[in-house]
Order: sequence, then C-alpha cells, then structure tokens
Amino acid sequence: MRIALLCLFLPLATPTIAFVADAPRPNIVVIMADDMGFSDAGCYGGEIATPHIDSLAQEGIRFTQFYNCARCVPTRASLLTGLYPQQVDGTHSVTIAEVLREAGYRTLMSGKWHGHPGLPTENGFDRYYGVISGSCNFFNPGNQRPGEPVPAKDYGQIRPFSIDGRVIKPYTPEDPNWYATDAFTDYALDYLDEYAKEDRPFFLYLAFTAPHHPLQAPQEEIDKYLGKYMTGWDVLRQQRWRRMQELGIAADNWRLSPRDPEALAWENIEDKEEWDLAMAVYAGMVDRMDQNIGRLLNKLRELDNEKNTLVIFLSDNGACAEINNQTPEIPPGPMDSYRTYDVAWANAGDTPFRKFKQWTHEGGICTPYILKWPGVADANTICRAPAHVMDLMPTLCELAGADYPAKWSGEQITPVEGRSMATLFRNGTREAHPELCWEHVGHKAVRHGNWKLVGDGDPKDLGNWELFDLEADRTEVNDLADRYPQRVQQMADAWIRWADRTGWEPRR
Ligand SMILES: [Ca+2]
Repeated sequence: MRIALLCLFLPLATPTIAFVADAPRPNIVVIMADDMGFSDAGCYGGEIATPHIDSLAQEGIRFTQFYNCARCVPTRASLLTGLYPQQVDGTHSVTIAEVLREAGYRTLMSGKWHGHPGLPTENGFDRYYGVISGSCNFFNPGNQRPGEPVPAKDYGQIRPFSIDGRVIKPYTPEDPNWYATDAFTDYALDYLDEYAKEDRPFFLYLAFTAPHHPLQAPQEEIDKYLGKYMTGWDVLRQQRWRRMQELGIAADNWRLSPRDPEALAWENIEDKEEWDLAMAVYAGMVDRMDQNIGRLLNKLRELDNEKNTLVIFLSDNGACAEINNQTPEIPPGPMDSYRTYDVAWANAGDTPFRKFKQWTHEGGICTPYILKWPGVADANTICRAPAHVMDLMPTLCELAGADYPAKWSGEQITPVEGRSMATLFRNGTREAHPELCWEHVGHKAVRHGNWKLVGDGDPKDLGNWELFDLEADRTEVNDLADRYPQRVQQMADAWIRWADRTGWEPRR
C-alpha cells in the first residue's frame, strides 16, 4: 500500500532517457545561490533577467518539489554529507568531495563554505577560495582601503576567508573593483583552466553568497531595475503567479497564498522609492550572479566540456525575511551599507508559498533545483517528484561509480539518508522517500506521501501542528489538522521518533 501511495509522487512530466552505462563519468558542477526565493529566476516565474539560469532549464529538468533544510548551515551540511543536518558531526560523516576525490575526481570549490567543521581543503576539496562563514561585504570583506568608506559589516563581524589551506582574516582584496560574486567565479574559472588537461573528471562546487544580505550590487546592475518595482509587491506576486502558471511550474490546482500577515499592503506604503531601491539592488545581485553563471557555462563550452558535464543549480533556502539594517541611514547598494529587503519583498520572492528562510513551510524549504546533463537528462522538462538536498550524495556517488563508504578514516560512518535520483534520468521514476523530516530553530515538519505536518513549539501538543494535503493544497492554505486528528497524532509521533533517532532532543 505504501509503495502504491508513493507512486503517486512520481513525476507527471516524465524525464526519460537512455542512460549509457559505459559512457565516461561526467564532470559535475553544483552551483548554489544563497537565500534566493522560489520564484526569483525567470524560469520559475520571476521578472529578474536570468538568461543563463533559464538556459539550464531550457536544456534540463526543473524540479517543483526540491527541499532544503531552511537555512545556510544545515542545508550545506546536508548537501555535503547526504545526511540530515542533525546527524552531521564531522567524525561520523564524510563529504561528497572526499568520496569523489577517492573515486578519482579533481575536487574544486569556490564561494561560501559555512556548514561543516574544518576548512574545505580539510574536507576533500583539492582547491578552495572563499568565505568560510556567513555572508560577507560584497565589495570588501576586510579592512577599509585608502580613499574608501568603511565596509559595512554584520554586527561588526569580520568573516574569515580561505585560499586553499590558508585562513585569511581580515581578507582585504587589493582590487578596488573586487565584487564577491565575480571573484568566486574568477577562481572557479581559473581552476577549470588549470586542470583542463588532466585525464580525470572534475567536481566543482560554486557556492555564491548572492543574494544573501547585505543588499549590495554594482551600480550598473541596480540601474537596470530602479523604478521597475514601483508597482509594488502585491502586483509582483500576481505577475509571478501568472507566469509560473504559464510556465507550468504551478500545477492547475495550486493557489496563490494570501499576502503574509506581517506585510503591509503596497498601497499603504508611503516611502515607495526606498522600497523600490531595495528590490532593485536585490534584483541586481541576482542578475550579476546569473551573468557569472553565464561565464562559467561559456568556460565549459570553451574547454569542450559542455557535453559531458552535469550542471546543477539550486538555492540553499527560501527567501529571507530577516530584518537586519545595520546602517539604517545609508540606502542599500554600496559598500558602506548593510540593509535587508524585509518581509514583503521576501513574500514576493517566495511566490506562491507561505513563509521564509528558517521556516519549514514550503516558502522556507522548497527552492529551485535545475539539472542539466546534455544527452542524458531531457531538455525543458518539469519534474514534480519530491527530492531533498541530501539526495545529492548518493546521486553523485552513483554517477561517479563511487560507493558511499561504511567507514572513513577508521570511523564508522552514519549510513546515508539521501536516496539516489539517478533513476530519474534512467527511466523517469524512483522510489520516493517514505518520510522526510525537518527541524530548524523550533520550526518542524514531517512529510509522508502528500501529507505534510508543520508546526512550532512542543511537538507533543497536537494543537501546535498544521496539516496539509500538498497534492490538493501545495501552498499550505487549508489546514486540515482538526479534520484528521489521528493523522496528526501519527505524524507527530513519527516526527518525534525521527528527532530521537537523528540525535536531536526535541524541546518538550
Ligand atoms: Ca542561505
């Protein structure tokens, strides 16, 4: 019965393909955005110019139910290890870079680490350039340079950088035109050039900090969008909603969730120009990231790697509604400004879902996931099968011909929780997860089939949970908890068992 039920999960639009068993192992590129909402990219309904992300969608598969772990650190831990973030302790886990390197891959990383003990180069990556934790100032993560303003920081924190095994704190780039999104890409491209002649596949993990706060973008990017958001977030949500219906991202039975209760109606906003600027800077950050993804895709073509390279694009969590205005007197955009775009724009960023980064509603944990693998994965396809960021480890192991190890460095390793998605390319189906669970800063969720239980507070108090049938109500607007108390009880118990099993002590 369970299997029959789970089959309902299988993709409606079926990616199919002849999987060539003896084809050379693919190069693997994983591109991660930081805090990018479900509908920001054009191919998910957004109005921001993202032609290169859209080209991945044109030539690949877009997922509509791809899950993460609600925030930077847990998602990255899960992606790297194939485990729930609660299980990752660095001793009983192994990273995808360690496994792929063991299998003969050149392992390269550029960008944001943030989610695993030690440095990337101590966790399987041959090369690394980037910021070790959090999100840094995009123009200068270090000390003030002569003739320039003091770079704004998140509560004064200096974010450490690392180049290969060396930690640099503070990291003050010499180049006055340094911009984090460009710099992370520059290093990635240099690595690809440097190892182009090697007779071995590569794994590149390019983890941008864009469009995480602070809102900082080159002026020419901001200028492209300034004024375009004067119509406000209510209209923007409607426009995105319409586009995602046209694109087929939203299924016919999805509904647009109401405006978040903490967001004001746009018509009641007085300082509209300021809000327009905030969203213009955000859009500029996404636009610039997309341009850099274009540079990377060009490099793959130039090195004749395009055909045998699997490219994955994803975001680490939903749009961010955190309010963190360190410099309330300086408008968003430049180096000396540290600003956020607030609940209402984040609500538009996560159209059509409810809630945000940190939450376990769909707006927190469901983000774009695009996979392009020329000649293997079907082009311009939408896959509605649920999948999770922890599925990357077993998927990439399988494609690389590597076994997930039972032991690593003499230690017993926690068995992988993720499930390979490789059969999705082989025959368009795979056995779904019988259960998926989440917990982050008190926000909890469990999914069984199309049923999702989500809530905060004491998990034993059934009044703390909402119950949704995601098949009928993907945007979680119709709480069925009162109607199905037994199911609530059953799923709450399952969540508590999971929390006990994964080593997290529920707050009771
Ligand atoms: Ca993030």
